[in-house]
Amino acid sequence: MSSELLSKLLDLLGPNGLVTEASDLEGYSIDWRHLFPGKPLAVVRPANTAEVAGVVKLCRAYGTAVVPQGGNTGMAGGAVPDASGTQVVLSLSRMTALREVDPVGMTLEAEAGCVLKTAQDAAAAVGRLLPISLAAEGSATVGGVIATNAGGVNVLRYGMVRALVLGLEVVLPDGSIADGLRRLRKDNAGYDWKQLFIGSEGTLGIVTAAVLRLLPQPKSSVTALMSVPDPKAALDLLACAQDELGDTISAFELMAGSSLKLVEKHFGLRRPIADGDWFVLIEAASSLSGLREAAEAALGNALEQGFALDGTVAESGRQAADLWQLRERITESEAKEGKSVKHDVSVPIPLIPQFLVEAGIALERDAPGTRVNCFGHLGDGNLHYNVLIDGHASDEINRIVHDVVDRFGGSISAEHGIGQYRVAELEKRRSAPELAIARRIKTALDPEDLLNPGKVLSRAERA
Ligand code: FAD
Ligand code: 2HG
Ligand code: ZN
Repeated sequence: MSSELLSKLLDLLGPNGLVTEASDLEGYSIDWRHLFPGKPLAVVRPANTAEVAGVVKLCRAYGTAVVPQGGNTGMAGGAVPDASGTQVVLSLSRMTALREVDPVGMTLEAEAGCVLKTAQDAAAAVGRLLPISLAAEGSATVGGVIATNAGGVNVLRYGMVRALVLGLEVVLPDGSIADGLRRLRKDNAGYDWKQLFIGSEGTLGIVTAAVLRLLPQPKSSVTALMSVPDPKAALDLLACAQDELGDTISAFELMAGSSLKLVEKHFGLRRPIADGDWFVLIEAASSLSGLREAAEAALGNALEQGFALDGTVAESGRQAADLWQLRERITESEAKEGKSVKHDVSVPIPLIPQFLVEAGIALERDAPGTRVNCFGHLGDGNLHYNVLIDGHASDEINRIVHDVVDRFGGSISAEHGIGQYRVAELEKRRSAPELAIARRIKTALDPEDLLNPGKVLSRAERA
């Protein structure tokens, strides 16, 4: 059966579109964190939407599951197959065309496999901004950031990816093509179905192309690194910055002093200000002049009021990039440090200081010897509360942290999604009616459970 399917896939895609050699399959088989090794039957690399649809139809006819994969930078094991050797990985790596950048209509149309950085650069080349920004932007794809509804460091000002998607083309689990590649700012004609696919992690359809919304490219920006006495002071600093700089603030990132120590240890990058327990990286950007003076006054004010202890404002683009390196290298430093359990949580913003206190107490009590690597998007209420483990079971650490998240009315996944990493936790913690909605949607679109099965929802639960 499977050799018959492979031969039909070869007929459809040609030799460039089908990968079956074990050594060539390796890169597609395991996730970025090396937590979920899988074994694909094959990897297909269609060259266009019609071929994607053809693959889906063929695989369906043979009862074969399809796992969409973009840049494979996801943090939840969503883009890799299981270990059965029966699933086909559908890589978007040949569908990279950047079809159009429109500086007047402020839109960009790209195929799903287009790398995010390529799309950002194309927008910048015509004086426009694609404000989706994450450390993985050199590998993550347009389709991947849509499928995960990615966040990143600019959500505070521009929203998550969902807020930037105007149009979508999707291949559905039955192989039909839903063409919604409209570039409209306003479109209330019927259900806004594209929203279902944004953040659905490849379980409802395969994104093949998208129209994204662009913004004016700011003419000036200010980047500052501040040390703060504690997370409460960081929130005071946020309020102060919002009062004085308004919506020019595009990033407000919290970093524990211990996170920066990891970056220094593994990458030799030193923070340019005195040591401290907590740091905040702030970026403000504007098309108008006078931003730097306003930002320096606001930060001076924060220092006077004691919200901040020390700080530096980048004097050049180079210095700003160096400050960003301190933030962006944290994930890789954590990976080099050893085994960790990631928690990509959100709680209501004012409750963050108390959440940190209670999560710390719970870990000390129930998992002594663990170390916390805490950093993230404070301005969005989203922290990466990662725990470096020392012989502890990952499930146990999840339970401890997520119990605290639940007590604070938070979410166990603010941006990375569920993938296969958090399925059990989601099903344990979301209410039955909420899970039932998800299952009904999945069953309506993919009754045979052939598109990325076992991701977001467990297979057993759906049966
Ligand atoms: P993949 O990893 O290939 O796939 C992710 C999921 O989307 C899978 O479930 C896959 O099946 C599905 N998928 C991929 N392409 C398609 C498609 N065309 N159609 C349908 N489904 C598809 N994430 C954030 O949100 N914010 C961050 O700040 C952030 N920083 C990161 C920093 C680093 C260093 C790394 C390694 C990762 C980071 N991530 C972050 C996670 C990751 O980059 C994002 O989830 C990103 O959106 C994944 O894009 P990708 O193309 O790599 O998708
Ligand atoms: C970030 O904000 C990413 O840098 C990755 O979402 C977070 O490593 C992590 O846990
Ligand atoms: Zn993040």
